[in-house]
Amino acid sequence: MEAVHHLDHGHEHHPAGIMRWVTTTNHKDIGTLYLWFSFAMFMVGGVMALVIRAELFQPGLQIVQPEFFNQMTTLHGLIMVFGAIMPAFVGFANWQIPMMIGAPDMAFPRMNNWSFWLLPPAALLLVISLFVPGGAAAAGWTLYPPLTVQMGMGMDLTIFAVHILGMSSIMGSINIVTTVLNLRAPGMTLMKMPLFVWTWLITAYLLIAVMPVLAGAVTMTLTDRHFGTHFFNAAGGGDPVLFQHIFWFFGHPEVYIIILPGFGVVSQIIPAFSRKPLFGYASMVYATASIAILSFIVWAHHMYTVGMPVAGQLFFMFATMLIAVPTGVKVFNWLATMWKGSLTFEAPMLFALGFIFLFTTGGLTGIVLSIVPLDVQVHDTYYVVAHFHYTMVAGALFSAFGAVYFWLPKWTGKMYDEKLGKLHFWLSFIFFNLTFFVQHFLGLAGMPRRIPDYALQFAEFNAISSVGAFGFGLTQLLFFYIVLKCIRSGEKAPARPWEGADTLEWTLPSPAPYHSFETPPVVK
Ligand code: CU1
Repeated sequence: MEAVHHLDHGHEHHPAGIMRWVTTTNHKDIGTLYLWFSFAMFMVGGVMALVIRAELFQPGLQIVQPEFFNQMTTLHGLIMVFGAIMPAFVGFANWQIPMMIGAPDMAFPRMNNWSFWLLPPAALLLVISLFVPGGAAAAGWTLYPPLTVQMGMGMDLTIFAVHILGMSSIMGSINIVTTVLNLRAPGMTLMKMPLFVWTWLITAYLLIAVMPVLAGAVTMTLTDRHFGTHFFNAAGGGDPVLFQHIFWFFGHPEVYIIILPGFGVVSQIIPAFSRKPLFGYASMVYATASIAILSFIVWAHHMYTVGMPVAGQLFFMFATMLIAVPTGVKVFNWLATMWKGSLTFEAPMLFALGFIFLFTTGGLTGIVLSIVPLDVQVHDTYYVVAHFHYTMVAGALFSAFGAVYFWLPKWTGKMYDEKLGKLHFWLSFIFFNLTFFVQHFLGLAGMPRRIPDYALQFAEFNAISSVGAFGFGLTQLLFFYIVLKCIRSGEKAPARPWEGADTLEWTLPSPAPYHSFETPPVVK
């Protein structure tokens, strides 16, 4: 009976108001905090993107100074990667993983609270770095030396922010690994887990492996700046290229940290709206693991132009191309899941289909960029910018939107406005392509990235891209309205919100967990 009492959350005292959110150890509360924080950062990083696109609307310098423009590219990248996309998926993980595997909560609820509350100060440090003497890093989100060694104290704030963000990610990952390995309900074997849980388990291992590497890179930058070391200073026997190797040893796995949970989301949505079990469950798990392992041996495809031996270039080229194999397995399985399914096209499904179509486009330009002689031609051009925005925006962000629409009825008990959800998808789809498809042409024509001005022949495509970007930004206000409307005045959601999907909607292909969706388990 003791045990029953302790697990009976309803009778415990909980603080109310703001203190509820500051002190909460409940995975759903913390998931909600992550998601709202992510949305706020999405807006901040989005405004920075619009500053960039406003300046690039026409040739010449009109709106910002070059130094500030470069600071915008740095902060836009850092804030979107660490502040918007990653916290969004940690938010989904917090909400869904315990419920999907029948656990009462995350394994370390207090550490979970700390993982979240480290984020706002880190984000604040990044934004404050704009206002200190010398300003934020103007080196891009990759923080390459020698610029980051020489510049003002904004870089120190950025380094500290990266350290804090890394601590948060590592603690979150330890929590996820422990929860998944130790708190599954009886019968929920590893190979019965929903794909979203699998992708997050693998992602958590990736995070634990590479966040310390990033911390090492920025710590070496810090000691080069203040403590007389010369890790990245050729004059002192160091090498600026060393930073690039260390950074991309983190950075390439990082792009899979961002996209793998998106794969997981899509692997939940496609079966539900096809009314069929996921095709090739085991191959999905192995493909995810393969992508994760391969992600450690491809980092130098970001650095073909630094002057590495041809044997090195070939190794990294072929290793990169290998990743297309497990990724192709995934795309094939999603399509095979839909084959002869009873398909419907509500907002989550639209975003999942948009994901498959556009992410695959980004994957194809990735194979193009893996080809050494071709990459040398388009290195540091807008072709690269177009490529990774197809994976980050149409990939990670679209799957995040799909996840929100898919699970919002479960989270809030209410339905969102389906018409507006579909409108959100179509506007996002059109404006996204308007913004980024033309950037392929700009890159192929030779327009360099991270430059506030450009030659006249690039004017038309830049104008189109900027119009698309402002359209995309405004469209996301519609998303905000849809979510608010759902929370405030949405119609009551049925227990199975996606008709005909029944239990398929979130535990495919596993049986329903031992414990029900809403009630924490009671120890008898
Ligand atoms: Cu990469």
